[in-house]
Amino acid sequence: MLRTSVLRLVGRTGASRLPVLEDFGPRYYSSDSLSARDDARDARAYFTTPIFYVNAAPHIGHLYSALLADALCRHRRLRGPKTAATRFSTGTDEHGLKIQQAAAAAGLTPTELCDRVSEHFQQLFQEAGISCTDFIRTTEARHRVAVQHFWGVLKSRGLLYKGVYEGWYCASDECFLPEAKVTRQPGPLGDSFPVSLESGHPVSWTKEENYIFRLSQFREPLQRWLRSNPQAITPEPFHHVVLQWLDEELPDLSVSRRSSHLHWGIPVPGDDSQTIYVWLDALVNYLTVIGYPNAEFKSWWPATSHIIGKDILKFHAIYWPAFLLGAGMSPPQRIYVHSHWTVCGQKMSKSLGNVVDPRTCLNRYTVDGFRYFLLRQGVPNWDCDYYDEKVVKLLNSELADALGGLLNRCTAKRINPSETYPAFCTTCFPSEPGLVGPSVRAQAEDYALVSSVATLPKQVADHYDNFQIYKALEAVSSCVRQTNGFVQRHAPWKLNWESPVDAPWLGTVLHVALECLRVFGTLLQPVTPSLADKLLSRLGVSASERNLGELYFLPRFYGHPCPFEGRRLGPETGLLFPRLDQSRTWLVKAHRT
Ligand code: ME8
Repeated sequence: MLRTSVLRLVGRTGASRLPVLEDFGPRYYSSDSLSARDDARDARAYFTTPIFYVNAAPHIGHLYSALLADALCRHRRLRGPKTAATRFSTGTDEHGLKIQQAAAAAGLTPTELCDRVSEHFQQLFQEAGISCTDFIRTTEARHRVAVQHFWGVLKSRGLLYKGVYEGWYCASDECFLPEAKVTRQPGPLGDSFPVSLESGHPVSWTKEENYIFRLSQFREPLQRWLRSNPQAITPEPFHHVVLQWLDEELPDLSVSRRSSHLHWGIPVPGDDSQTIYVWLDALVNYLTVIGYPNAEFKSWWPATSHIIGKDILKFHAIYWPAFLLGAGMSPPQRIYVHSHWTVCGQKMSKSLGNVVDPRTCLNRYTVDGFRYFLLRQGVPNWDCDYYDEKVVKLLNSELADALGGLLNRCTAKRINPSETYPAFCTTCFPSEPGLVGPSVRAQAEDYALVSSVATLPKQVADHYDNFQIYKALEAVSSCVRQTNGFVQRHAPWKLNWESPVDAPWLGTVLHVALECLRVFGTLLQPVTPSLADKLLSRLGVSASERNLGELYFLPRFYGHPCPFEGRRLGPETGLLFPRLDQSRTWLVKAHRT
């Protein structure tokens, strides 16, 4: 509605144009991952997280992956109806030697262990507001059908053969390793044992007759795919790493294990003596979710974005696209890769006893607080270190003081007694900078603020496209600081509503600050959904006015009507984000030596 009337107005009055997102180029509206061929396909987007092993309870790293996917997906949904057909799947990876061994060690059957831990993941994701549309468990019957069908396709295309595989196998990582990737680690009794060079997990020597996939045939097709899709793997350094791996020889891959050794898995169709390799089983989950092998899956594939940790890059960027190409399908559109959370500089591990429980964090810091922390501090390109003081410091400074303080300053009864969105006065704040006149009150810094906030949605969208959500939040936070500076500079608490000289400017200062808050609230929805809802509700912004496509910042400045002007604010619901107590007992203290 607003958009139509605004556009008519532009033609009629010649007023300056409102900066809306589509002004910043068609890329914003077209899907980030699709090539805008036809509307129906363009409208679909399918996001996935890894499916997580059920050998241990979830930790903050698992939650981080799910949050990144959730934020990407929520941001995409906010772009408007054309891009609203979004699917988002997560789940648990329940087969394989690792699970078989973990169940035995816990004195449980594999099914008992899987049910217990999968439930744990589901509860965590529900509590954390992960807006997934699908949760898959690889022990489901529909998945067995999909995997066995996929296997049949590879077989019928001559890509599987039987051969003897001899080499190192790492059960923790569920992968085969060449000699060069194995080292020896000193044991407790002065002996030594072989471990994976990359993960440090123990490996054992295996010699078996297995089914083998002709991976070596796919080296060149994979190189071509990556070279012609430079955004396939984001951020770029990971794309580069995969291309480097492909410079080396790509041996064929064993894709089954002897059932006598690995019984907890999906049998090879027509050969019960072999169980399908857990990674082939796991990767096919992305197809199972969208209905494979039924034709319906084609409406979602390959409009897919996989969100993964760097530890499983090889499986997603080499094995998976090779399997797909082998089965006559396209590789996924995008693979977004992130690095790891460490704790006090160390890898999180059960044996080190430093695993951070995400549910405790959600309770302690609130769901929105902890979501904000992980997404604001997590940098995909590098590992990030966790400790509690960092969380408290960040949330107090950015959510409680800066954002909450700004809202309070503009809505408190003392300053805004009518509890409305006050009118914007164009003579106090003319759209032309540098004008002088008795009623002009805006200063150069105020124009800089308007310009920063006007371009913020586009900046944020670009950061989402590049999988740099922390940069999007950094940009919002910087604009919040700038807006606080604006309010501080004009000190509305020193202006008087009763004075005919002060009142239009006082209203304008509050109007501008509320407009900035409206933009911040709208942009924060993918990361802190409840907090953004609270903020936007307090501003009186209705649910239908929260889409990114409708985000017109400060229309009065650009000579257009503002639907919020004169509107009553929403009800007061207390502090936006109460400050956290610094003296709480820590889960993880900063490491000081
Ligand atoms: O690899 N920091 O499952 P998994 C950040 N089942 N993210 C982390 C992390 C950390 N310290 N630790 C784990 C598997 N992750 C397979 C996947 S997919 C078809 C099969 C996240 O339980 C990150 O996303 O070991 C990583 O890739 C994933 O959890 C590995 O989870």
